[in-house]
Amino acid sequence: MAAGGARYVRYIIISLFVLIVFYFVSSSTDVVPPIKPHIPVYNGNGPSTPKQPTPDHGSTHLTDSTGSTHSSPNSHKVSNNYDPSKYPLALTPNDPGWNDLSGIAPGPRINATFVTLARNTDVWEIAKSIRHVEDRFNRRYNYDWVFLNDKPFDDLFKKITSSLVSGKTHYGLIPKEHWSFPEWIDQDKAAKVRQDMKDRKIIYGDSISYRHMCRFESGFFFRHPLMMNYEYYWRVEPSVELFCDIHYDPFRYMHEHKKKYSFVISLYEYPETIPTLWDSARKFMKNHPEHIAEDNLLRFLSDDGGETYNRCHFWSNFEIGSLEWLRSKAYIDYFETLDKDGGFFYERWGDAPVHSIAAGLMLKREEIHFFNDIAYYHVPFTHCPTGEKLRTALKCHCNPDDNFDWKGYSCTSKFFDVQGLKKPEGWEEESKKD
Ligand SMILES: Nc1nc2c(ncn2[C@@H]2O[C@H](COP(=O)(O)OP(=O)(O)OP(=O)(O)O)[C@@H](O)[C@H]2O)c(=O)[nH]1
Ligand SMILES: [Mg+2]
Repeated sequence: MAAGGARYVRYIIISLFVLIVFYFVSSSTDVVPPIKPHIPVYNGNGPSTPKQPTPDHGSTHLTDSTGSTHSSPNSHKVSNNYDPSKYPLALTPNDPGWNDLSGIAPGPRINATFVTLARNTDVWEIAKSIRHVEDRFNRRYNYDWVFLNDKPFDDLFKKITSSLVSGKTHYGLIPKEHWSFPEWIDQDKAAKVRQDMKDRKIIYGDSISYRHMCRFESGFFFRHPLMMNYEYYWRVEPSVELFCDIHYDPFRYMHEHKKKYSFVISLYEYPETIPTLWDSARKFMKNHPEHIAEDNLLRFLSDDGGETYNRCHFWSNFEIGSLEWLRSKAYIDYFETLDKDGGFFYERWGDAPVHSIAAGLMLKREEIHFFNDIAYYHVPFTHCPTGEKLRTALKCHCNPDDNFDWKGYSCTSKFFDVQGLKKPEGWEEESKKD
C-alpha cells in the first residue's frame, strides 16, 4: 500500500513537472500579442459609454445628444512567427477580426467629424452614403460622425448608422429655436409666399421644413453642442455616392494647406428662390467692411464688380470646411444680417448660395479648394475627375461622360479662371460632349 502510494506521488510530481515545462515552452513562443476582437456592440438602447466628453448642452431640448460607441480596429505589429490556431480566421460575422479588412492609415488625425442632418425616415438612404464614405475613405481613418435631427433619432436609425460608421457616432437633437420661425417673421406674409411658390411650381417652394433645414444649415449646425468639440466638418447627405478611392486625408489637406472651405460641384442657383439675397449680402458688405477679405473671390460671384449676383454657388450637400470660420464673428454677423431680412421664409434662400457668398466675400481666395480627386454624386449631378490616368489610379467607377464640371450649367470653369488655375487635361473635349 505504502509503496503504491509513493508511486502515485511520483506520478503526480512528474506530471506537474511536465505541465510546468509545457507551460513555459508554449508561452515563450507567443511573440504576437493576442488580437482583440473588434466587434461593434450595440445594445439597442442607445449608447452606453460616450467616448468623447459629452458637451454640457445647457438646454432641456438637447436630450438626445449622446453618442454610440465603437472601438477602433487594433493596429498590432504582426510577426510570422506565431501559432495560427491562436489567431483564427474570421469566417463569419461573429468571428473576431471580421471588420479588420485592412490596415488603419498611419499618421495623425485632425480634430474633425462627418456631419449629417437627417430624419429617421432617411435611414436607408444615409446608410448607402455612409457605406460609400467608409469604403472609399473612412474605414482607414475612423473619423467620428455627428447626426443631427429636429426630432429624436429612433433606435433603428442609431443601430444602422452606428453599425456602419467606423468612428464614434453622436446623435443630436436640434434646439427648437434653431428650427422654427424667428419672432420677427410675419407668418401671413410667409404663408402667402409659400402658396405663390407652389402655384409657380418652384421646387420645395411650399415647404416649411425645407426652409427650416436651409436656415439651420446656414446658421446653426456648426454651433450645435455636439459640433463644438471639432474644428473641421465634412457634410454628407442621404443617397450620395463616392466613386474613387481617397488616398489621403482631406481633413489633413485642409488643415495643412490652410483651406477653410471646399467643394466638388458648383452651379447656378434658381433665380426665383433668391430675388433679394444679394441685396442682403450687399447690406452686410456695407455695414461690415471689416469682414470682407482683401484678396477675396468676389469675381466668382459677380460679373460686374459686385453690382449683381451671377448665381454661381458651391453645392453644399458636399462640403469640407472649417467650423472655426463658421463660428467666427464675421460669419455670424453675416448670417444675422441675412436672417433679420427674412429671406429664408419670405423667399426660399438655400444654404448653398448663403455659404458660397460668405466664402466668396470673407475668405481669401486661396482658402477655397476644389477637390478634383473626390468623385461625387448627388442627384442629379456627378463630379467624375477629368483625366483617364487619374481615374484609373483612383480606381474610379464613374462614367466620365457624366462629369458636370465643364458643362454649361456648372460654375467650375469660372472658378478655375478666377483663381488663375490650369484646368485638367481633357477638360475641353469633355465640355464639348452633351
Ligand atoms: N431632420 C431633418 N432633416 C431634414 C429635413 N429636411 C431635409 N433634411 C435633411 O437635410 C439635408 C438636405 O435635404 P434634402 O432633402 O436632401 O435637400 P436637397 O439636397 O436640396 O434636395 P434633394 O434633391 O431632395 O436631395 C438632407 O441631409 C436631409 O436628410 C427635415 O425636415 N428634418
Ligand atoms: Mg439632398
